Amino acid sequence: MKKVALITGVTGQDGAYLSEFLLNKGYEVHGVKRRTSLFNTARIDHLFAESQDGKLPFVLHHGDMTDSSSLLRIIQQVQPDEIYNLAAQSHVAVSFEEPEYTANSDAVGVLRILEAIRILGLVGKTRFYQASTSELYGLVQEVPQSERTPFYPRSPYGVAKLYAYWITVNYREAYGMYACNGILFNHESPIRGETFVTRKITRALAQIRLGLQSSLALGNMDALRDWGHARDYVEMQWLMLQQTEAEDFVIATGEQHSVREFVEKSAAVLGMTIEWVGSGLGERGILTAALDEALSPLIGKPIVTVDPRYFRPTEVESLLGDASRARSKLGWSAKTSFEELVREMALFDLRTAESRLASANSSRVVK
Ligand code: NDP
Ligand code: GDR
Repeated sequence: MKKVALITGVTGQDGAYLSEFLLNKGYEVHGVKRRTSLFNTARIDHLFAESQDGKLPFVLHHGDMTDSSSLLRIIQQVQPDEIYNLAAQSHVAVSFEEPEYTANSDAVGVLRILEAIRILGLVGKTRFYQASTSELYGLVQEVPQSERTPFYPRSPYGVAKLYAYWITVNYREAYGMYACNGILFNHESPIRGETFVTRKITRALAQIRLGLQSSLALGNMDALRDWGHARDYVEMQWLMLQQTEAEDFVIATGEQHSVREFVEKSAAVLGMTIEWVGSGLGERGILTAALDEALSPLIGKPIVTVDPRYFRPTEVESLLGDASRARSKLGWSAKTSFEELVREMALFDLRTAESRLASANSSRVVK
């Protein structure tokens, strides 16, 4: 019998990687996608196309984390062995602008799923994974952060995820549910959302390299993050649901880098050298050398600037994870290095920008 998995947030970065991972493991995969006015399935279209030919057991359902009736209906219909709750308003900065919606989808949404499992009598059958986050640590109480570090969230997103974390623990303890939290530190990839800082950097620098953009505006360049690759992290999400007992685990690389360093490393992959001048809001990243001669006019010019619009009312300055429990109990460790991650993202965005340029040039020729 095929195992059946239900993934909320299937159209997101992790949803796409996890769907591929579970399909490769022989699962029947069901995904929840919400209604949008434009297509939002670019990351999983290849899987959906194959499912239409009957080659892959991959099914999409319309539903929303803010709508109990849709979640109840889907869970009843799918009768999943495993639910991976990845759906969330996942942008920290946006959560300051949409705090109530963030609480509804990221906090109460989790309760809706847990209650659906109970109401439908699936407690003994369905295992539940909650996408918890290093944002729970917020104002950091100790370095590095492990499963034992106290939480102190610093955004409406972090606070909503705190409720989600504890309601998952509570349903495990109160009802004997197999429910667990993966406390994942930042993880990125070429399909990372374009408004998160890593992807924003690699996209913009690739465009600058090809003359499609002249500069990149960022916020807090001193922020420190523990960045891993999403492909490595979804394996861990699955592993957490295969244990004898449900437990919560920190997933991280144990390496920390600043936003500024991410910029420098990405620029280097693209053949550009940046030097920093000034400080605070006046800081500028000056292009001092470039392999591509076409960039000569930009040498000596600021291609990275700081814009107060991208600062947050309260910031999480420094995150560094200690995943030793995951290593010892689950035999997991991150496979992709920071350098490999930056390289993969920067080169992917360079190729994407090159094809955009090529199609713009060819349409000019046709005219
Ligand atoms: P993304 O933002 O890429 O994906 C979020 C997904 O949730 C999308 O499919 C989105 O749909 C969906 N979604 C948002 N709101 C709703 C809603 N109301 N109802 C149904 N679906 C909804 O996030 P990631 O893939 O990066 O992250 C996955 C999860 O892991 C999230 O919960 C995030 O908070 C958490 N997390 C992520 C980390 C990271 O570094 N990536 C680290 C730690 C935790 P749509 O495509 O339509 O927008
Ligand atoms: P984060 O990721 O807030 O850690 O949440 P993000 O990439 O948005 O920010 C990381 C750090 O970079 C700083 N920063 C900027 N951020 C953005 N988005 N845009 C900018 O221009 C910019 N300039 C500097 C931020 O201030 C921050 O310090 C991500 C999300 O995936 C969450 O869902 C997840 O829970 C956490 O990672 C772990």
